[in-house]
Amino acid sequence: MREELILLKQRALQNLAQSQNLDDLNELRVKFLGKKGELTQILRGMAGLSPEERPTIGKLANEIKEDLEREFSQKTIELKQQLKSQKLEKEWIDVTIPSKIVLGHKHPLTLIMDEIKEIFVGLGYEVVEGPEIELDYYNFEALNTPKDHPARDIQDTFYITDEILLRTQTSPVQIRTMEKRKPPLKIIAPGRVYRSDAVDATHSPMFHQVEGLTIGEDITMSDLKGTLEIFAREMFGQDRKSRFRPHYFPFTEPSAEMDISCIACHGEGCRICKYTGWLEILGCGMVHPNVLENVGYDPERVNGFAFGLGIERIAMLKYDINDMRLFFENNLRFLEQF
Ligand code: 2NL
Repeated sequence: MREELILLKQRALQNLAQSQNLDDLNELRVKFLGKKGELTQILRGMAGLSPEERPTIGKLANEIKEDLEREFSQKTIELKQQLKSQKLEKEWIDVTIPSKIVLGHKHPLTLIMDEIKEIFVGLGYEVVEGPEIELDYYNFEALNTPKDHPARDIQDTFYITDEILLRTQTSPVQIRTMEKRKPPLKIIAPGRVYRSDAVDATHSPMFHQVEGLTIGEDITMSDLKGTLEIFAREMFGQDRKSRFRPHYFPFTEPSAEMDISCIACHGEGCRICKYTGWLEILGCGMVHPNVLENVGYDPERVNGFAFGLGIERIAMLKYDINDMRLFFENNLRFLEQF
């Protein structure tokens, strides 16, 4: 029996040394030390031993049982440790790898709009905003453009009712601001405007505008020219030349259009400037006395200048884009270039 016990211990230790995972190990534990295991089987035979042998064999059996139990738990700890390091090895991540998240960015029209706002804010202007759905009064009447005026083609305006329309310019925002405040005033009004135009490379029924207005005492045409020349140089480069051509708007008198020397050929003549050397960038003029009267200002005491420019046109010139529709198609291959 002593031999049987010693052999059992040897076999158990051999098997233990070879077991590679916790399942094997558990199986072995049951096989050798379980209730119906081999050790229990051997101990059953103790009934047939003489009273002299029984204590020594009993002691040996207990020692072997304790030894094996210790070896088993030792091995269990080892295997668990091994499993944990394998897992850590496998799940290792490099937190320093650069991320591949693609960030969004601003639309080219927003970039141009931001740039224009920043230039005028730098010159002391305040940004004002207002409704896109307007009253006929604010869009036309107050701007010295009565119903029978030739500058007001009913075909070009989106009317909602007789008196309500989609604004065709951002000037109504400026009329509303003048109604609310006393001079002096330096404001710009950026935003969407609407005209009933068919879509093509240079027209869209919705486009963007920035208008500007300066009201004070003894404002002159020189103030207008100086301000707009600074703007044009900041926007298109310090070596830009500019010129003002007489024009007509119902809300300004005198009125003018402003050209800058071509940004592509510097005045030599090219495709961009249609071989004239000049690019038209905005319309402007001295605010008509009737407009001042309409908002309750005294044209004998205050006056001012105003201007308006189309954002799409500026963006097309600056980025050399030949089709306005690109701004509204949301084609990522186009938008990702900005
Ligand atoms: C253009 C021309 C212009 C104005 C807009 C204006 C506003 C008030 C009073 C007087 Cl409240 N004038 N705005 C003046 C001249 C020209 O825009 O070609 N825009 C794209």
